[in-house]
Amino acid sequence: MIKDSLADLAIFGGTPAFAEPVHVGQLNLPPWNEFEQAFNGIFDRRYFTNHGPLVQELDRRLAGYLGVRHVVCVTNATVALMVACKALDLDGEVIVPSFTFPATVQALFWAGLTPVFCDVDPATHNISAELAAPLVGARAAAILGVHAWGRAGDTAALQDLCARRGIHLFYDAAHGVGCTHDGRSLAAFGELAVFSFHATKILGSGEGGCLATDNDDLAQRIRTVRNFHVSESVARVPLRINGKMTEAQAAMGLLGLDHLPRWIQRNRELYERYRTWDSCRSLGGFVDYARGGQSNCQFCVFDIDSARFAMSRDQLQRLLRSENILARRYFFPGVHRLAPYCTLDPEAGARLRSTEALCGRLLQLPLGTGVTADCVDRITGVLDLCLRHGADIARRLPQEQA
Ligand code: T4K
Repeated sequence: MIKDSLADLAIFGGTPAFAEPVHVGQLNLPPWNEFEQAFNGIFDRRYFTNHGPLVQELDRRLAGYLGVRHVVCVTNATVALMVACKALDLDGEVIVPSFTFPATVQALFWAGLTPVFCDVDPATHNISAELAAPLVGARAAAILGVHAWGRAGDTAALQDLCARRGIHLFYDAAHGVGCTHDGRSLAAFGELAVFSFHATKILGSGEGGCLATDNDDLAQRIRTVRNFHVSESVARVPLRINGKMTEAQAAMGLLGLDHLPRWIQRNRELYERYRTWDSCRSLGGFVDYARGGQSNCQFCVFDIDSARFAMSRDQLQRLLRSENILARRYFFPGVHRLAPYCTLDPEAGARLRSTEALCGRLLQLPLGTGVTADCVDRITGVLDLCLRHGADIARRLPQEQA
């Protein structure tokens, strides 16, 4: 049912738009029979981890898919970033956006590095060479860029800056499986790129992630860091860890790769359907994926103009949640506001203007195989009602929700 009066809103006593929660995560699963067959193989072989045949196959297939010489699968993308720091043998400061998931910065910290927060370009939601350059000081070891929502920023200018200053450049491409920039996968930029296969990503293996690189020597070091004791490769590295992916994860990842084109296509259709909601174009609405390359449309990022909506992003989120639409505030808050960074760099917010603004405006709406075209219509129906009656709604919301 499309809601058309304020009394229809669940927050004012109406029936929620959805009987069950609708999530933002992708939660894309292969058919059960394929999964069962893959698991039968694992049980037959009685080989569960330590670079088993499925992990090796996933490494190989991903390298082909991403168009790089080496892919090394690991436990998750957070561990992949930690492995990256040790494989690159970094020491000192790393320039990184605060507008990211906390994992990006936590990995640096676990690797003993000092994050230096950089603001983002409001057009791309990514750091740029212009913003990063003044932060490259004597202790700078690297820039860690994030391809937010799978959209690349100005990779060429960042590459040029790092080459001139003699520092490393690597990327957190956690969102980027299936995305391209200038005709190449996101694995092609920087010395290495990290991808996530978390359950909520377009290609999921429960937990999981990988490092991708074209550099043979770096790949050898990555493989060495990934395993805590002597095994498949031994290079000189400062520290090692257990970052091995299991066969169960690899089985799911391999099946996911087979279904990935279909999942991307479905996301694209749903994303386009959101965009056909007339009012959104005049609102500035949904983050645009049309520039620079192909997108997996994994995130439906809604940029809320509070003045035109007459309510804040957080009020809108609460209202949507009461309808069982579990919209999320990615990314919120900026990582600089989280412990321990807020005490280490308490003034960071003052120089992170765009980060602060984006953290207050963006809302992720549901996408993925758990969502249908009808779901999208019902969600945009609620948004439309909010847009038309924003001031009334904001006035009537319980005081603590204002
Ligand atoms: N770098 C960047 C830029 C990242 O965005 C991330 C992770 C990383 C690095 C680190 O990657 P990993 O180490 O995770 O590989 C979720 C994901 O857990 C996280 O992987 C992701 N980014 C982030 C953007 O989103 P949460 O804390 O919001 O997840 P959660 O559990 O609240 O789930 C989101 C929604 O999905 C909820 O509505 C519940 C639903 N859900 C979730 C799971 C796990 C399900 O319905 N079923 C499920 O199995 O972080």
